[in-house]
Amino acid sequence: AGTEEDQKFCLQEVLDTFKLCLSENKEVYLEQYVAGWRKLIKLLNSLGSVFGFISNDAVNKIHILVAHLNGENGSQYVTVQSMVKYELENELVDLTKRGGHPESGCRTLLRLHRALRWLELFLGRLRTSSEDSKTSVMCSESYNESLSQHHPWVVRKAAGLAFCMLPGRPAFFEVMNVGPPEQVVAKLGEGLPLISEVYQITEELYTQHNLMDLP
Ligand code: 1PX
Repeated sequence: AGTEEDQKFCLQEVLDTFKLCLSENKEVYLEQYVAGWRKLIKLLNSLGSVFGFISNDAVNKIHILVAHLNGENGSQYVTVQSMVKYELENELVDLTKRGGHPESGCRTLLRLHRALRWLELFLGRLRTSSEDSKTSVMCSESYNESLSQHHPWVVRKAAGLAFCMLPGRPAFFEVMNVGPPEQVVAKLGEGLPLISEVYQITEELYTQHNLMDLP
């Protein structure tokens, strides 16, 4: 058995989960958002232990959000929108410097939200890549354009070293478990708009509430 994080990855499942993230009126369900990340972490774990420090941080953040979801105020955490409203109205967010709420849902989700932008860029590059493109280059370009801006030097350095250990494009496509390369490319084309939409909705919500720089 093992934990969900150990089981086999399939790109289709990730895409399905991100599809389930959006409610009819375009709110983002936190439970599905977290489930999407859990599945991505499965893939990351299957790539080897050099990615352990990345996976540990992501798992830690997921656990914080799950604790909110399962906590006594869990009903306030059904969507990202309700979470933001609840935490802000009840002053449960450290807005300018770290203080009494180091594990607010808002600041925790913001870290994953920034990582989602990396994912969007990376999957976009994978989709349009040619057979001889390097995954490590696509990954670090995507990282440099997004997440890295929020990381200190030492994290950027460690991430850069880890990227060099990524399997090549053929092996990477294999790991996604959705058939031959053409099919992976097609699936990515199908799934990327969903991920972009979830990203965009969260981005607008956070901008609107001035939450883009939560410590
Ligand atoms: C189909 C392809 C899918 C590939 C799946 C890969 C899943 C990757 C999951 C990455 C999640 C990263 C979350 C990072 C959150 C973060 O920015 N945390 C930092 C800030 O947190 P704090 O609480 O201190 O404010 C924290 O300092 C992070 C430390 C860990 C290093 C983060 C490096 C992130 C690199 C992201 C690229 C992943 C490369 C995966 C290669 C496939």
